[in-house]
Parts: sequence; C-alpha cells; structure tokens
Amino acid sequence: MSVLAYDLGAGSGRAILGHLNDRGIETREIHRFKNEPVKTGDRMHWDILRLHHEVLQGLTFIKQQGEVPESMGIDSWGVDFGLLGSNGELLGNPYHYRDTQFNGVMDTVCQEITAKRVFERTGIQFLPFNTLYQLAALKRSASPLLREAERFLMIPDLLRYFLTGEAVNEFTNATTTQLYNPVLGQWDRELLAYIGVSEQWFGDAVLPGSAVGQLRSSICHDIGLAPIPVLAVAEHDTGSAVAAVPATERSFAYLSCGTWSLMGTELDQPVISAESMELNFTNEGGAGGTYRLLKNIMGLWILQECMRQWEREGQGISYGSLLAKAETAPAFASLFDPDDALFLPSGNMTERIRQYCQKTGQRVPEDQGSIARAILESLALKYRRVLEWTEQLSEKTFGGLHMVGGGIQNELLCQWTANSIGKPVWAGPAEGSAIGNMAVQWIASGTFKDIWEARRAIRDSFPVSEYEPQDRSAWADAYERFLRITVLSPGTE
Ligand code: LRH
Repeated sequence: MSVLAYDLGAGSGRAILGHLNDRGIETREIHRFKNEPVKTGDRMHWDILRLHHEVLQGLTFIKQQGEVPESMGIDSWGVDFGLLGSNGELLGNPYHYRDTQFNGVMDTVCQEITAKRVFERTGIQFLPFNTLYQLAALKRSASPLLREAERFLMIPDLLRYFLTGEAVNEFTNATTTQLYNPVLGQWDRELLAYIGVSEQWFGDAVLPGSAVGQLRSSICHDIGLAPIPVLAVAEHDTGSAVAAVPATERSFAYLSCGTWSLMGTELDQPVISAESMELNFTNEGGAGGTYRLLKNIMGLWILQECMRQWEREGQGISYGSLLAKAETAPAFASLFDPDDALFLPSGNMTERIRQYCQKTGQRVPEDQGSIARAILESLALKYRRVLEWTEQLSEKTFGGLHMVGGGIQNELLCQWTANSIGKPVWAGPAEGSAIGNMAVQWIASGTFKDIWEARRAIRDSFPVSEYEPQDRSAWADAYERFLRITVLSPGTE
C-alpha cells in the first residue's frame, strides 16, 4: 500500500510516495521545492501560501501519475506557528524563528519566571526562538496579531488545516514550543497565563498516527482526486527522522543531520533533571510514546549560509567542489564553537568565523576551502562533546552513531564524525524524515505492529554506509584544543 509524505525543511520541501511490497519499502520523489524565507523590512517570514501551493502541486503530480495513496501526512521544522482569526482565516504570515524580533526575550522570561520553572514544566532546552519566547515577544510589542487571534497552529498543523479545514494540534510539534507539559500531558496553563495568551487557542494535542480529516472536497474537485485521509504523523521533522533510524538495539545514539544537527538518544520518559537543564538538553516528544533526549547543534546551516553569501558575491561554488577544497585545506587550523550565538542569525557568516578565530588567536581562514574545513571539523568536534554528554545523561555507552538526513550526503562530515567520536558511524537513510513520516502512517494502518517493526523494514530497504574511525590521535589532540578554545569564546553554553 502506498502513502504520501510531505517533509518540509528550512531550505526545501519534498513530497515522497512510499510503497510497501514484498521487497520492502520503495520510495519515489513526486515533487521537490524550495522553501525560501522572505524579508519585509526588518521582519523575516515563511512564505506559507507558497508552501501550501507546493503541497497542492504535489497532489496534482500524484493525480497525473495515477497514484492513489491510502493516506498522507506532513512534517516540518519545529517551533514556528500561525494564528487564525475569528473567521478561521490565517492572520499574517508566520514569522521565521531566526527573525531578530525574538532576540533577548528568552533572558527576560527566564529571569521573571525562572529558567528552572520553565524547564521543570516542559523539559525543553533553552533556545531563544522557542515558541514560548516568540509569543512573549509578540505580546511585549503589543502585536495586533495577538488581539485578533483565536486559534494557534504549528506549521504542519496549519498546512494540514488548509488541506482539511480541521484545526488540530499535534503532539510531537507541540512539545517543541516549550509550552507543553509532558508530565501533565497538556499545554502548560501557567506558562500560557504568564505570557498572556488564552488557553482556548490550543486544542488537545493528538498523537502521531491519529486520523485528523481528509482532503477538502474543493481540493479534490479542483485536482480531480478522490478524498485522501490526512493523518497526524510525527509532525516535528526531527521526530519523524528519529522514527526512521534503522537501529536494531533499543538504546542507540543518533544524529539527524540537515540544516540543524540534532544529537541524542531515544527514551521512554523525559529526563527532567538539574543535570539535563545544566547541559541544556531537551526532551521532545516522539512517535510511539518515545522522548528524544537531545541537543540542537547549529549544523550545516553555517556552511549553507556561507554558500549563499558566496553566491551573492558572485563567487558561487558547487557543494562537491567546496568539499574537495575543504579536504585539501590545512587540518585543524581554525576551530570554533558552532553553537556560539554569533552563528544563529542569517548574514555574513564568513566574517563571523574570521572574527571568532581572530578573537581566539587562531589562523583566520580566508579561502573557501579553509572556511568549509573549519566548519566541518568544528561540527565533528562538537558532535563528540554532545555524544559524551548524551552518554553521561542517559547513563549509557553507545557502540556507534546512527546518522540520518540529507547531511549524510556529505561523506567528509560522516568520516570526520567517526574520526572525532572514535566510534563507527552508520549513515542512512538520507530521507529520514519523509520515511519516518511514512512509517507512522503504516503503523496507523496496522501494516507495521510498532516503531521497531518499521525500523526493521527501513533497515532492510535502504542502504547504510559505515564509516570506521581513522586518524585517532590527531583528532584527539584537536579535541583538547577545541575544548580550550570553545571555553575561551564568548556566548557559548
Ligand atoms: C530541525 C528542527 C529542530 C528545531 C529547529 C527549529 O529541522 O525542527 O528540531 O529545533 O528545526
């Protein structure tokens, strides 16, 4: 039986059809599209109507190809949202989580109600763009949006609403807001009251796999499709990606590698402790009653921003050529903490990397290869640090690291990650989020018994590349230097 998965990342989206037969899972890309944020004045928005249009385009291609999926689901990046007014229409264009209007609000909120209280109630890591701080910022600036709002929907909830007319909040994405209390299993009233938004805006969060409507008749009519049931999947893309990790062992470490790098392990319960708060780990809700104890790492965003900058400056370079240059650039010449707040907003990344290296008394990388090398080595070194913390917090030792997501196409990064952590890396599948999205649909239909049966099928259907650690002593020396340098740098952890 086939199912349709839409997976929207911060840079691009795709519609992928999954088919399950005797040979296992087969996937076919139906549509791929850009997701380009739009700046108006000082504000940064998602082009949500364009995204809805692309979702409809995907359905048109489904029709043209004569496919009849039995269900469909949408996942996307977390934390961002839209608000509906009294007439059920979207108020304004959703903001992008990197919009600078949210700067500084986290610190104020955490002083006022204390970080401890926020963490105890949600178990979610402190990231300045969490929905909690976005809403608090809008409240503080007396945004007219909040005066008119009657309903709150996360991005996949909203796109699903456009398709079905049903406004429903989904659990995994709800947990990314830092407004959802996993212990009580509901939106946190105290936090909502503190930021001054009505609890009426929020519906009970439904679990991945729930049926939440079907394509509106007007859409079916326009495209010429029979109604397709729309399911809530693990609508947070990281939740879908981790559902697709082809692990055989119950306790495993993963790295979902894309614009962001999300590293951690899967547990049955959130770990809400002084130590997890101290290390700023998160406990995001996942598929099948799981929680992800993980940490955000800035990820390939830094490299992507450099590439966009070079493109603007007329020095565009292909990914392949850049990685070839990185490979031959001097090793470990310029190391930095990718999670320094400096690298969060969009803008002149190459300059910021140079600034960081200057401040920490290192070689300042000038050419494209040296900059790319600095980024990839620094990421690989940060992965080691976060993996060690994951082991410490979960009181487990991992035999290797599963990497999923588009970032695994960067073989240099996979190899350097193995070198840095001193353990094997198992890379695959690249379309982790879309495949995890499908897996939840197949669990909902009873095709798979549970997430473990789905993982077994994923493991048997998609290639996994293994990277063995190399150059151990050079990487161990670099790690010692990395730790010294990142302690020196301002604004880290
Ligand atoms: C990755 C991701 C991550 C969030 C960020 C906003 O795509 O969903 O889990 O922290 O985007």
